[in-house]
Amino acid sequence: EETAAKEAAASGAASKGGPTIFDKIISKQIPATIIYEDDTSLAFRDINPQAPVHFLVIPKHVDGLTQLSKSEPRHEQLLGHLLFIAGKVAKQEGLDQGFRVVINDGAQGCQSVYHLHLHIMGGRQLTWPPG
Ligand code: IU
Repeated sequence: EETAAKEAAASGAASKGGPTIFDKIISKQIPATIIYEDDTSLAFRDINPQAPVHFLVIPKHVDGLTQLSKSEPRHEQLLGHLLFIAGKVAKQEGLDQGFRVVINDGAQGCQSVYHLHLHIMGGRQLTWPPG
C-alpha cells in the first residue's frame, strides 16, 4: 500500500518543484475526501491512514506555483495559515485528546509527494520517537 502510494507519487511528480498528484486533487481531476477548503488551502483524508484520523493540509496555488517553500519570506503568512487550519480541522475531527502534526521534508525526511503538506494524525495513543 505504502509502496503503491510512493510509486503513484513518483509518477505524478514530473520533477521536484513540478506538478504532483496533489495538483490534481486541488483541481478535482482525481477524487479525494476533502474535509476543508478555502481560497489558499485544502484538507483531505490520507489514502493510506496511519492513525484512525489522518488528513493532510496543503497549500493551493501560490503565485502560479504549487511548490511552497518553507524558507521563502513571502510564504510566511500562508505557512502560519496552514498550521492554523490544521488545528481548526483537528477540532472539527474531534481530536480533543491530542494529535500530531508532521511535515516530511526531502529525501531524509521521507517526503514522497513534493508538494508541501502537513500530516495531522490522531485518534489513538501515538508513540515517540518516529522511525
Ligand atoms: P509524504 O510525507 O510525502 O511521505 O506523504 C505523502 C502522503 O500522501 C502519504 O501519507 C500518502 O498516503 C498520501 N497520499 C494521498 O493521500 N493521496 C494520494 O493520492 C497520494 C498520496 I499519491
